[in-house]
Amino acid sequence: MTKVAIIGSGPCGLSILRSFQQAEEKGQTIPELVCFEKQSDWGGLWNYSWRTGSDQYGDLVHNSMYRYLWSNGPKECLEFADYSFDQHFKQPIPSYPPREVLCDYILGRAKESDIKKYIQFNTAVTNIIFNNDQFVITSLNKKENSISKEHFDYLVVATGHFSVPYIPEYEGMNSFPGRILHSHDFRDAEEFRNKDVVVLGSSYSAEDIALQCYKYGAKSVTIGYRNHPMGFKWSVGMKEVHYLDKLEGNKATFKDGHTQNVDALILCSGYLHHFPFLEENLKLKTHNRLYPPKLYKGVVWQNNHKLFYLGMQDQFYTFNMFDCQAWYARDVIMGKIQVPNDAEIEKDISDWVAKEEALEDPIQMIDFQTEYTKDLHVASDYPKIDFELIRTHFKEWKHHKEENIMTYRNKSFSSPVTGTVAPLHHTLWAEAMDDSMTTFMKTQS
Ligand code: FAD
Ligand code: NA7
Repeated sequence: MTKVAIIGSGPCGLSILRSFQQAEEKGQTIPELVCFEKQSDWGGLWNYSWRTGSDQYGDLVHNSMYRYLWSNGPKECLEFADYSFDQHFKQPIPSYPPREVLCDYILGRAKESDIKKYIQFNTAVTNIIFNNDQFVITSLNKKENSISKEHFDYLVVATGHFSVPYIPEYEGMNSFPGRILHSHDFRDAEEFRNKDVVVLGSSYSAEDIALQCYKYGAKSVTIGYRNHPMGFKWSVGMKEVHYLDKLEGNKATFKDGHTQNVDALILCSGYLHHFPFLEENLKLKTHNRLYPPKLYKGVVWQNNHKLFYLGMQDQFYTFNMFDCQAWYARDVIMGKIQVPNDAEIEKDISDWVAKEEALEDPIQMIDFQTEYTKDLHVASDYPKIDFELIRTHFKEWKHHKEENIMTYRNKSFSSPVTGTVAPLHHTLWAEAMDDSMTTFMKTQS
């Protein structure tokens, strides 16, 4: 029987397990599936852990999420086509749920699909080679400290790419008397109450961690961008300046000459696509971009069509895009989709990469990822979902953020699956200090 290995049981790993289970439900014979998961539970980044550094077995901690993390986009933009929010929660919920609520939603579908049986927890994949038309996978059972080797016909890499931090160095760091950390190790904004915080970066982590620190009482928040400022209308006590030049004791000097006292420096400098377990010619090498190279349809490894990567793109779209990718990979594995010849693959990849390289602003990027996801969607039987509505929602979301970065999470959107319009949350995001599911689900404050 054909054997498929899946690495990771985060949203992408769960998407592909669900896709196979759906085919089975429809009476199709599915291959043998083994999902390796190095953590003790499923959900990937959404499975919060207080730990930083390494775990009790000496393995690197995967988690990059933090307490008080609320969805950074409307939940309607990531809704599963085959499992709506209404179906899961049995009542309409606001558009920007906290992490615990989204995690509950992701796992709700997974539990209903009976896919846990495929997952080997506490099992880290440590080495993979391709030999005699098969993948030879070495894994470590961390609990038992035992090593196994197994052969598979197909391999799906779903290990995420927001876990291994990219950590730059600046002059003066060695003698800086405060705390320096990467966003990967940020857990609780309360730690920075009454502190002067400097955040470096200008993407989602910098934006949200700066807001968190402000919300939970930092004395000041200074954001140092490298290339382009985010340019939001920051609250009093927050500012955006150009790039850190050096630290001298507690004094930070920025490239624009600005100086600032700093107690804590948080590096929101992004993550590495890191696949140390893969042999060189199978390894995706890319920075965080909307169309990583060498992936046909953003999924199939150009030089070996038995290898698939899920969710390796920079992400506006998440869960429903992962689903479209998973359904596509499933159909290639099950022989329902034939990949074309090398020349056509090369042309298809080059066309997408050329389009990506010509993108000039976030609105064009939203259009690009919408077109990409729609292109995948029509190729499989992933259920109907209104991607045109999602496109519109993303543009409105972007507009809300520009209007007021402190209030965009108070807005409401409609579902691309059920049409339900989300109710407003009982408490404004800036005043909602408790992010528990129990408090969120209350209909009144
Ligand atoms: P992950 O969630 O990273 O899961 C990968 C899994 O692979 C993990 O369980 C890991 O343990 C496992 N794994 C890794 N290596 C191995 C190995 N060698 N062997 C075995 N198992 C392995 N998206 C949104 O839609 N909304 C948000 O609000 C949002 N907020 C975010 C906030 C932060 C701070 C970060 C970092 C990301 C956020 N994201 C958000 C994006 C996030 O990337 C996706 O939502 C999603 O988690 C990606 O799923 P994934 O399965 O690709 O990866
Ligand atoms: P991103 O989106 O990959 O962004 C990385 C940021 O790091 C980006 O703003 C970079 O600046 C910045 N960067 C990179 N190197 C440096 C140095 N040397 N100094 C300063 N800044 C640097 O990662 P995020 O962590 O923000 O977001 C990851 C996910 O988390 C995201 O998908 C969300 O869902 C949540 P640049 O723009 O290149 O100037």
